[in-house]
Amino acid sequence: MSNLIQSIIDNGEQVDLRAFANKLRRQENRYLLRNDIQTAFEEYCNQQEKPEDFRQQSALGQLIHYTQEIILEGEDLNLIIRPQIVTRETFRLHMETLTFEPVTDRELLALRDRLTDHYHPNEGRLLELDFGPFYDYSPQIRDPKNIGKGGQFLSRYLSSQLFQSPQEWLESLFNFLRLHKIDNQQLLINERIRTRQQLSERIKQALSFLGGRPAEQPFSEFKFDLQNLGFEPGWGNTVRRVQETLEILDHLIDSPDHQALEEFISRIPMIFKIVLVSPHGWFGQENVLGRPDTGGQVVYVLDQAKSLEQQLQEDIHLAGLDYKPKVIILTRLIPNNDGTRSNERLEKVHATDNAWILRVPFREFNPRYSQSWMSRFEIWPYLETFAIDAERELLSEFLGVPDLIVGNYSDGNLVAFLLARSLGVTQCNIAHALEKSKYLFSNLYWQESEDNYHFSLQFTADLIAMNAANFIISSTYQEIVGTTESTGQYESYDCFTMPDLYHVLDGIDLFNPKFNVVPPGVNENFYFPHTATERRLPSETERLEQLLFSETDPLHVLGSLKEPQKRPLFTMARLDRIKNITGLVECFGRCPELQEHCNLIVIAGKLRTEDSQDYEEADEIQKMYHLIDQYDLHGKIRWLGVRLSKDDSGEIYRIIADRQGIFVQPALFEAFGLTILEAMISGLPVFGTCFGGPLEIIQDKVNGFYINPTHVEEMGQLMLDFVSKLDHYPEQWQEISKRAIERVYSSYTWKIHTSRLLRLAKTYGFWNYSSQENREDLLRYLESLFYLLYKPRAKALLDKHMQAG
Ligand code: UDP
Ligand code: LCN
Repeated sequence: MSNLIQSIIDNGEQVDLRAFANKLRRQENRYLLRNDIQTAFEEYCNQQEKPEDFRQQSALGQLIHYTQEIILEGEDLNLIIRPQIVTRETFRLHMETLTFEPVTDRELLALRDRLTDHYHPNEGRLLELDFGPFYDYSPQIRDPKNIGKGGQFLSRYLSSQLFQSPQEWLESLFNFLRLHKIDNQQLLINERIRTRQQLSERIKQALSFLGGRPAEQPFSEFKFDLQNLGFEPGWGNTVRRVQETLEILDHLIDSPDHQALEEFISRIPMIFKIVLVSPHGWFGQENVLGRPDTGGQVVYVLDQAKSLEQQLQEDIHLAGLDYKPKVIILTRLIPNNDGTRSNERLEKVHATDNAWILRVPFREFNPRYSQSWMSRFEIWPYLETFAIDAERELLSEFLGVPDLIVGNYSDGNLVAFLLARSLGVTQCNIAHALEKSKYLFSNLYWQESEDNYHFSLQFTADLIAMNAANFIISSTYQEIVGTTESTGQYESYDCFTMPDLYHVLDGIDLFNPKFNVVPPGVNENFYFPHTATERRLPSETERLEQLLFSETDPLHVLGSLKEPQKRPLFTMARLDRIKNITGLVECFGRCPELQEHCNLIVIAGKLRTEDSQDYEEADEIQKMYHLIDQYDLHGKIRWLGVRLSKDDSGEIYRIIADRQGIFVQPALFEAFGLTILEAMISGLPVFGTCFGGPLEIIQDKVNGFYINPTHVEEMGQLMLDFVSKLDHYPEQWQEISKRAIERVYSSYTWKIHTSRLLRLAKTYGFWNYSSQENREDLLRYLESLFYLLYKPRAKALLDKHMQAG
């Protein structure tokens, strides 16, 4: 990048550079993000009537393209440049002399503190959090393309170790195999096999014994013969399966390769009991979705629990064991249940044999908080005691220790860390959405928003939990490292300042093999193509058509359509600011031509501010009314504030598809976006935000479309172009619809998700056991952060809650 800056200076583009810098200096804003920089450059080029080449190909144009942030200080411009994924360089450009110099991360953080008037070097330095040294001894992924494929990388790494130092590693594998038990019953190997050399001999004997038997003979019929040789249950349910497993192990001992290792580890029966931790929001199976803090995460965790149980049952059966696996979703019990089942301690997950929602109450400090729904931003003081109480209940529900703990979101991941640390269990994290990327400048101005958001607690919890996790699964690649144009959610934890609190240098190692992209699926029982008419109930279709188009109950519906036959533009989301439903209403309002073609149907939140306990939702409700009046959308919009069952929401997407409608997801940022999957599998063309997960789910103009919600007019125009083209080429709707359905079936299913998740849990379980990596020093450091940094702040928040009356 320094070459690029040098060539601006050498190629005579310095006049433009100076003029552009002057333009920026005239603005009030001292801190510009990529969108602002691009817009300012576009304006500059327009004012100067620059040709297209200049914008794209000049050295200045290219530099601007890669610049993620500009911080103006005095006469100087500080450019934060991201020439490619996971690479960041900062330069300070002295405009007076037209010279430049690199800026270190430490200097960059100081600069950001100066920008916000929180730089006081004379009062001493700030605490620096640096996790880098703890990763010095871990294997590292080299190529950014392989980030997010940590499990595969680890298998390759382990098999090469097995190749290089076979004695040591086979010893470790042998000891690992001896560990496994269920309910005190020894699995795999008994004391008749005492050494790894003996194991190797016995495998060959067992294989020759099995060679003479019918392939489908069940394990129970030869179990005693194998036991005599030193083999216990767990190798397979039939002669064929046991043979295969032993052959893989035999191959692995003789000539290790990563595929054999991965396959062998995936067959070891080591996971029977799983905890999924998801404390905040309303966690339930009915009447909860769309409430504040209650959206995709609840859907994801419930579907994942069902699918995990099924996959465990299959795996355990194939291993030849007779055992009923158990999955527990751990959440908080909310005594003031507001019409939900959140006050019940235990609830069976529908359509499962042994998956449960276990609810543990927060301890009663101030009943106003602990007895009722509480925003996810307020939850921090309650989590440690919640983890202590939950541990006791989990041990009694499982009659023992679980084999895997999966955390969800910042609060669940912190609890997963506390539980995993205490029980010595593998910890997996799922972020769903990291708030740091959702709220711009949330770290830089944390002090200003602390009263409402408590980001100092949340970001500290995130740093602790993500560094503690044995492995992390993300829904997209960009969640980890972003795109060439935007920073990844995890990447944003790499280097940042919390002015007056701490500086983070090397907050997370993105090249560490703990990261794995494992996208979720969609529940195919509820969401399926609208064309599958045999699966649809006409009476339900009729009931929901009425709800969508003619129901007039003012408690739940606002607006009646003048021309209900028009093509529906449909959206459904929680009424959070980030979901930008009001942005879509504004876009619709500003595009009368779009109104000529379509009606807008919105399912979101509640209709009255007095019914909402959430300040963001209340704000958005007000904005909705204001926009409907401002653009006089009466007769063209329907806004439904209803709680839908999954059956109903599935049918609603299909009804919109029957009318050749469109689904719009206009979020300012969407970490993943389950509604996108739901709409696509139903056969709806989707216009999805270009900020976040939809960029990876949708392939633009192939099976959906990208929209930029910050360009309101352009967004309306794109939708208008599509719908007006349909007047002449109606088959285009069908084409996109067909490809949208194919996209989901080929890449986003729960079956793919859970089989990968379980393989990963086993790989990391083995890695944790066998690697020479000593995590204890890292975990001790994380504990210090928890007790010295997190806990006092959580206590201060609790005191605030106590005083709240
Ligand atoms: N949902 C719903 N009713 C609503 C809003 C949302 O049933 O009023 C469901 C929606 O069908 C989807 C989930 O909640 O399954 C939202 O997930 P998504 O990942 O799109 O967004 P999140 O709310 O998690 O940010
Ligand atoms: C949270 C979000 O904000 C969504 O983008 C995800 O789809 C959802 O969680 C499930 O992971």
